[in-house]
Amino acid sequence: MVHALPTTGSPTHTHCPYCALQCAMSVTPSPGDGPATITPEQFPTNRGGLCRKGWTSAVLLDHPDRITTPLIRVDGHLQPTDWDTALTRVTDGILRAQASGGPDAVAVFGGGGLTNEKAYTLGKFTRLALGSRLVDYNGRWCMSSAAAGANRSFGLDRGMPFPVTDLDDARAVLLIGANPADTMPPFVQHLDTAAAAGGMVVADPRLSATAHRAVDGGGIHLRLRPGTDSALALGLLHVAVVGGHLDTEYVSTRTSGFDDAWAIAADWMPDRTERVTGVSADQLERTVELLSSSRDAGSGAYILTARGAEQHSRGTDTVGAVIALALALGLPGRPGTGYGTLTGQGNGQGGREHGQKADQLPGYRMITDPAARAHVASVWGVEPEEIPGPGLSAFELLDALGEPGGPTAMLIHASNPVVSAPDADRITARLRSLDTLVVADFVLSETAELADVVLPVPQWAEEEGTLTNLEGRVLRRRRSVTPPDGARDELWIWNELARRLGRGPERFPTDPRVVFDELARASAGGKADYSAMDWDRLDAGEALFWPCGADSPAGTPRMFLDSFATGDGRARFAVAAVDPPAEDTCPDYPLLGTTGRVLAHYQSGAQTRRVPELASAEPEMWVQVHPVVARAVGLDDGGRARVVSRRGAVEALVRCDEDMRTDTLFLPFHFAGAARANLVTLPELDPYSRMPQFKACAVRLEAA
Ligand SMILES: Nc1nc2c(c(=O)[nH]1)N[C@H]1C(S)=C(S)[C@@H](COP(=O)(O)OP(=O)(O)OC[C@H]3O[C@@H](n4cnc5c(=O)[nH]c(N)nc54)[C@H](O)[C@@H]3O)O[C@H]1N2
Ligand SMILES: Nc1nc2c(c(=O)[nH]1)N[C@H]1C(S)=C(S)[C@@H](COP(=O)(O)OP(=O)(O)OC[C@H]3O[C@@H](n4cnc5c(=O)[nH]c(N)nc54)[C@H](O)[C@@H]3O)O[C@H]1N2
Ligand code: SF4
Ligand SMILES: [Mo]
Repeated sequence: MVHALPTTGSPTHTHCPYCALQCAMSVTPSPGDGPATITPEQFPTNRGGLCRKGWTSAVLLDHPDRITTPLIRVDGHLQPTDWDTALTRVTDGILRAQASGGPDAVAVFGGGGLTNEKAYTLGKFTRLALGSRLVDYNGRWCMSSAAAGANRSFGLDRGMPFPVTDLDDARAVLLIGANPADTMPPFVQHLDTAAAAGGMVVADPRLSATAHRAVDGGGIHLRLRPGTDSALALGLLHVAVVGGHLDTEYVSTRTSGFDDAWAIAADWMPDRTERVTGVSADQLERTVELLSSSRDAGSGAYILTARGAEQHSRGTDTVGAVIALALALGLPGRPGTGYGTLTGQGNGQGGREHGQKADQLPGYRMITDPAARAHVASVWGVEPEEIPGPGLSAFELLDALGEPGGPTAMLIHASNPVVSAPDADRITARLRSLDTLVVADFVLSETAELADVVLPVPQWAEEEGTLTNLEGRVLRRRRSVTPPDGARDELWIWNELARRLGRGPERFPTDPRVVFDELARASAGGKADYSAMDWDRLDAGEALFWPCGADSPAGTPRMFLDSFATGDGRARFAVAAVDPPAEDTCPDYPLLGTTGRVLAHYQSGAQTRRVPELASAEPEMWVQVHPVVARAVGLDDGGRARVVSRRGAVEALVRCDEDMRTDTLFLPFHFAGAARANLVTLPELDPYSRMPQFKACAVRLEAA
């Protein structure tokens, strides 16, 4: 029995540990030995709603699988030990690696679930205490293409540049590759007006729960072939222009590059778009008509993307094409209309701002920018030359482990790449080849199982910090129960490692409030400026959206109303020619496999597979296929199948679905071992964002 002891018997106001909607809830410790109670709270994003992951989030706090003492590998087995022995093993591993391989022999991998304070300190620790340039994180396979696309077109990346409540009155919303009915259920209430007006349009190869909702309300499901979102967006842009829906005034005063975009979109006639995407000319026209008529009536029009459109080897260009459509319709940077992306992880927004990304410094600054280096160096009290240059992106970093000249030691904080990395077997082998693998977690994830040292950390309800939600709103995470005796906070761990390495522990404060003050100063003048925020304002529940700096001390709920963050203040049409698919189908691999999420599980499943209610809702891996496709290989509903790609094979139970395309199958990625969807995925990387192609690879279905 682990003791998640109450600090007080009264409810503490905090937010859900899981996704970026960051639903508000209170946690009330049980007066006895039982689990804490979760109560949903009124908050603009969730309005008293929670999904079943949120409702059951306290179960993990005193779960028997909780790690409550450090573990080290002895004779091939992980064994409990004390903190001194564990951290000695970590520092010995770091020193050994760097003695033979130099500073970059040690690499660090972070996560978008870390608080802002931890994400900031992780990047600083890597650069200053380890002197390594090699830090990147799992957000690379989450938000990087959306971020690169928004940076290119708007000059800035805040996932939703407006509060979610702005969607409430909109009568037309186009969602491309987003399934919030499963991935952030309380969010869909913001789409109720659009759904009821028949103005909800969902582009997804599957009739997802979200697409269902659209169709039920009289809206549209664009059942496109996976990986053809660029063609779809350009086809819609074509229809908008030819149909006379271009907002010429907006395009000429607020944007640049339309002519180049049109030079490409002009060729995406409806019949060609239909041939490539499978979406009919009639549906293209109705979609544009819905958006433009609602815009013209002043009834709101929004376009939103998520991972279905973005997790491709041309994801940045796809985002560019979707933003181009939004610009042609005159939506971004105006009240009542807009474009945004649905950020995924709990701190997926803040996690990409404070410097745990290979090419980035705090404040969403580029590490190659001399002015950024000088500013951050002054806050850190070092010379700019002491800050290493850019490192490697997540997949490239993991793929270099143990290779000649690659890192021989790695620290992982808040990710489970054995399950979640593309081409997972290859990455698992790389992790195994390390001399020293250190994993900080609160459960023994599949990645922690491979570690030489496992460091137990507190969970969400046991820590203080801040997170930035999908709207760019900064929130307080509050401690409501005490962590188990053996767990140590990561801020403490990095401070202690810096002390043991003799590299200035005073530079790594352990109090999150002190770290927040520092990260706010480091962010001053950057794109993601937090400098006018402080802990007390956040604690008082002020709604603070970044940028919140000297010029905008009240924060910025809505961005780009006057100008975009580009040099000339205009949004850029950034449209590229549509590339052929990264891996096309062929006689040996005749189907396109795509991957994604189910309501009951979160990410690699390390947390939710341990929650009985969630595990019984979704106990086992499955593959969703059209019955005709299943029958062609002798399979039926419930049959045992193997899905095989050029990388490997995954075992799954067949789920027949008449609404599936006959060229596509879908795999959830939350399961472990031989049931990992990522055994088949393709690690082809986007040239700009380095996002892997999680959402389309050539596969075949076989009876197991
Ligand atoms: N229940 C649950 N909720 C979550 C998470 C979770 O793991 N579980 N994770 C959180 C995180 S980190 C993230 S990033 C978000 C992700 O949130 P979403 O992006 O909504 O989730 P996905 O299921 O990855 O993908 C969305 C949809 O894309 C479709 N799709 C697949 N391929 C394509 C394609 O080529 N084009 C198009 N247009 N659509 C395609 C899939 O069928 C799927 O329905 O969810 C967050 N919320
Ligand atoms: N095939 C396929 N693969 C995908 C995706 C897909 O759609 N398809 N989606 C991708 C996306 S969008 C994402 S975001 C990734 C996510 O994949 P992962 O990076 O594997 O994410 P999680 O499963 O959330 O892993 C977080 C781990 O950290 C632990 N943890 C949680 N909070 C903390 C903390 O504060 N500190 C520490 N030290 N540990 C903590 C949890 O227990 C868990 O073991 O997966 C990617 N992989
Ligand atoms: S929608 Fe996201 S934040 Fe809200 S309860 Fe579910 S997992 Fe938690
Ligand atoms: Mo994500």
